[in-house]
Order: sequence, then structure tokens, then C-alpha cells
Amino acid sequence: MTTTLEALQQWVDAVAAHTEPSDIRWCTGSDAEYQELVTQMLEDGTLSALNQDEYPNCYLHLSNANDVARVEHLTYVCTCEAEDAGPNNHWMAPEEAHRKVDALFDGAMRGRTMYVIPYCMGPIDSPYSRCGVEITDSAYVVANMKLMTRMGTAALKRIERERRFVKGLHSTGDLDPERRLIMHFPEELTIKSIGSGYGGNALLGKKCHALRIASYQARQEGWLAEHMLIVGVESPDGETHFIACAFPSACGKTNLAMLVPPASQPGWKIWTLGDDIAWLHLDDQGQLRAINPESGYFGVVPGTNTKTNKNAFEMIRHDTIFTNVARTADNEPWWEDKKVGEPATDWQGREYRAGNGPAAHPNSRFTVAASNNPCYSELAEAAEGVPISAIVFGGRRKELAPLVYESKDWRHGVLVGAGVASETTAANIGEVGVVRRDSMAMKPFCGYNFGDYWAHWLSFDERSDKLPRIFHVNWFRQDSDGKFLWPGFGENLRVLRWIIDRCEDRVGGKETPIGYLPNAGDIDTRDLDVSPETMEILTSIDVGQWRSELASVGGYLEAYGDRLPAELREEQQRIAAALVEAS
Ligand code: GTP
Ligand code: SPV
Ligand code: MN
Repeated sequence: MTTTLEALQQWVDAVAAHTEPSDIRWCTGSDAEYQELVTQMLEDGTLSALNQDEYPNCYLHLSNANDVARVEHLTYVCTCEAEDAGPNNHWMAPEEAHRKVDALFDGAMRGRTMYVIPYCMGPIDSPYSRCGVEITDSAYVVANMKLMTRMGTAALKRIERERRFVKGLHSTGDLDPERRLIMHFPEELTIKSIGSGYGGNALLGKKCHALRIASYQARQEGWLAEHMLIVGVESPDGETHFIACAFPSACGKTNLAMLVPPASQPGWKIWTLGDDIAWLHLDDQGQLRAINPESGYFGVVPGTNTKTNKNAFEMIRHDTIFTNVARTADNEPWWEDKKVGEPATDWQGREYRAGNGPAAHPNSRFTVAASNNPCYSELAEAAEGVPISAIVFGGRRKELAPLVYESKDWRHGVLVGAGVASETTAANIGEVGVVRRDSMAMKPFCGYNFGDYWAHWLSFDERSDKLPRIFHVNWFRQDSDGKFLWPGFGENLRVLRWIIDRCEDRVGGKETPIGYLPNAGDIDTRDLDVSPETMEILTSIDVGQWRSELASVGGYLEAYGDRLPAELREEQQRIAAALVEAS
């Protein structure tokens, strides 16, 4: 197969001349093609089959031990002006970046097959969707893209019609971290990634395209590309609200998106639209609508069990690619907190020994098609997306941040989002557990200067009087022994209910300088082992600590200099002053 689109054919030819593959294959996205690739990967050892009686069509991939997560320190946004990338990104001048990365691509695919993957982020017939083509020398990448995106023939047809696509070039290279670079050229709609075969570094439709490049385009075109799950919450009366939540990596998006309502909440249903990325547009009526550009999940495995998330546990019992989990003696996948079985070999394929650390890598992942999800919503296919009632920011904070609060208005909500801080996780190579600012959960993913990004968010206020309300949640408050104060997971539905009641003006709120918190008793704690004293801690603020927090947010914002919107600075000053008055 080839293409009628000359620009695409020329690019493919040029990449082939540069990287010198032994073979070129245009991917159709068919099931037969997936099976063929799986067979080939089982033969060459890229995959191994798991216990097919217990885990039908499930396979395990063990990545290179140095290649287990995103690499923010090797990820660049290469705009002509450094200021356009902003202090939130690593920057390199485009010319230098191309020179550096192109040198690494010289002959990089020798002896390998080059796969051409046309893909469409979003429903094939949606005006909000955007297409791209990823060229890669990794069959593992092709298989993951098949499970997670709409790829192949239908996408190619759309690309040929639109004559516009994002170019993504990827090679696993030699997996030497010294020769690993993840480069973005938003002004050229181009991505070049080499030296990693892992997740967000290699599946270019996901973070590289659907967030970094898309956020840049979204600003130019008046929409938002966000690191958000999209969930539908259906009440016992059959009324459904759609909520979009931005939490940093490994902070609970997939779990909230496919939450299992506890027995104490009869009649409530949860529908998953998306678990990681949302593209948000204002429609003609000023309603914010969301589509999920992806059609599958690349989710954190550890912690998944029948108690925390039965849906997820069942979803990954078939037709799943596991990356970097451990194995039991019966060849079943195993991970920390699975609660059944025990590891025989660890994520590096070694005999399991407790002294070697966790059996499954903390950032081990499952890849599954969204259709595996028992609570998958067909509305994820709707071209027009779903209307969003609430936007929720969140982070992983042992201290300070209450269980939930609501901002006073859109502008305040943008400040709440801009000030999000969270403990770092294993989703990135680097230190874990350090609190850092992660504005809108987009620190690693915004393809342009955060100052301009906050201004773009603020601009929505002038464009609509029907914007969603903005909230903040924290499932991760701990006591002095390090025990979580809130049970989380399915019980988070209780908090979503309060959020929906606020949106419908059905419940009051306790006014504080940082926004509205729940009044005592307004969060349903029926059948929950959480004392009134703990609820009081979870739903109140320490004014002294919050004064320091607002000062810290102020300092953080100032680093954006002239790009910081004055409105946001004023908002920060307003909240800071209110906290002084309250103390
Ligand atoms: P990315 O895919 O990296 O963007 O992560 P994510 O935001 O989708 O996070 P995910 O739902 O995979 O959860 C990450 C980790 O947090 C897992 O180990 C979960 O078990 C754990 N987790 C998720 N929700 C909760 C919760 O409500 N409470 C607690 N204590 N842990 C949670
Ligand atoms: C994240 O880190 O936010 C992920 C995993 O969702 S990755 O695809 O590697 O970016
Ligand atoms: Mn993510």
C-alpha cells in the first residue's frame, strides 16, 4: 500500500532514505495485521505469552531496564523563540534540534522494518478530531497504537481528504539514554523521537501529539487539549453529568474514569469516556464539549485489584499487553497489591527476590482497547462529544489540600488549576514523592509557554456564560503514620455527587478564602469507616499553611514574567489578601 497524498509519500520516502530500513510496511489497522505482529513478536522475544487459559490473548513485554517511563529531561519543545516554549519546557532552537536528532536517525532502521501508521485522534467523523502519521521501527509501538488509537485505512482516507497531518518519526535507536531525545516542533507540526520504546516517549499519538502539539494548535484555534479523564456519572433517576478531571500522571485518572460505585450508593452508574486526554471545544451555544482523542488505555497496573477497581481488574483479564509486570509460577501477570498469587519472576525477568525491590515496576502498564472496559460509554464515539458540567483539578498531597473545594468563578478556577501541586510519581524517570507545581496537570505536556496557556484559559470567560464550574480534589491526604485519610477509589463517587449537587445548586457550601468547601454532613458518609473528626480534617483548611501556599503560588507565577496574565496575578493577590484577613 502507498498513498495518493504526495506530501505524505514524499515524507515517507525521505525518511526511508535517511533511516535505511530493510522493509516498509503501511499499516491497515486490521485485526489480522495485529495478530501477525503479535506472532512475530512472540517469535523474536519482544512479547511472551501469558497463561492463555486465565489471561486469553494477553502478552508481556519487558522493556529495557533503563527505559521504563517518560523522560522529561530529554523532552524538548523547539519553537523559533525560546520564550514561546516558556520556563515550563526544555527548549532548543529548531535548526540545532533537527541537526542533533537527525544525526541519530542516520541509518537507524538498518535491518529493521519501517512501519507507517496513519491514525486519527478522536472519532473518525468528528470535526474536532485531528490526524497524524507515525513512522516507527517498533512492532510493539504498532500493536499499542492499534489498541489505543483509530489507526489504519480509515485514518489514511481522512488524511488524504484533509491533506493535513502531524508528522511523527520514531525509532527505538539503540536505547542508550545518551542518545535518547523526544523533540517537538509545534510550528512544523512535527515530532521526532529516538532512543526509547516506552509509552509516552514512543506512542507519538498520545502525549506528543494529543497534548504537546495539540495544545499549541488549540491555542491558535480557540480550544483546549488537556490531560483530563472524561467520566459520565448517572444518578438513580437516570440523569447523567459529564465531568472532566485533570490529575498529574499516576494520580488517579484511569481509576476515577472507571470507578465502581460502592454498595452503599445503589442505582449510581459510571460511564467512561476517556482516562487520560480530553479535547475541549465551545459549541455554538457556549457549552463546553469534550471528546477523547484516544480509543484505548495505557494504564498503571500496580494497585489494581478487585477491591480498588473491579472493572479495571476484569478489563485486563483478556486481550491486553502488559509492560514490565512480574509473573507467577503459573505464568500469570503479577503486580504489587494484586492481592492474589505471588511473583516468581520480576519485571526484569529475574527470579523474584524481595531485596531487588518491587516485583512489578511501579510504572508498569497495561494496554487495552477501550471496548474492553465494562463501563465504556458509546458516547465516546459521538462526533460532537459530550457536554461538560464540571472541571476538576487534583493532585497528590499528603497535607494541605482538602478533599474537595469549589472555586468562586472561572478566573479563580484558572488560578486553582495554575497552582496545582503534586508529589512526583514513577511515570517520569526521576525522583518520586517530591511536591512540585504541575499546572492543570500539564507541566510535562503543554507545548507552549504556561503564561500564554493561562491567558488562553482565562479567555474562555469572555466567550461563554455557560462555562463549567471548577473544583479541586485530593484523594491522598495522610495522617501522621502515612495512612490515607480518605478511602478513595469507588468511594470517590461521594465527592463527585457533592460536585454535581453544587453544579445543580442543590447543596450549600462553606465559604473560605480558597473557595467553597462542603458543610459538615453534606458529603454522604453512610457505611464508611471515616470518623466525623477525620471528615472535619478533610473538609477544612489551615489558614496559616494556606498563606504560605499562596505566597509560593505567587512566586511561581512571577517566574513567567511578562507572559503572566495580569488577571491571574490579581487573582492570586486577592486570595492571598483574603487569607491574611481570615487569620
Ligand atoms: P497516568 O496514566 O500516569 O496519567 O495515571 P492516572 O492519573 O490515570 O492514575 P491511575 O488511575 O492509574 O492511578 C495511579 C495510582 O494511584 C495507582 O497505583 C492507583 O491504585 C492509585 N490510586 C488511584 N486512585 C486512588 C485513590 O482514590 N486513592 C488512593 N489512595 N490511590 C489511588
Ligand atoms: C502519563 O505519564 O501521564 C501517562 C503514561 O499517561 S505515558 O503514556 O507514558 O505518558
Ligand atoms: Mn497520563
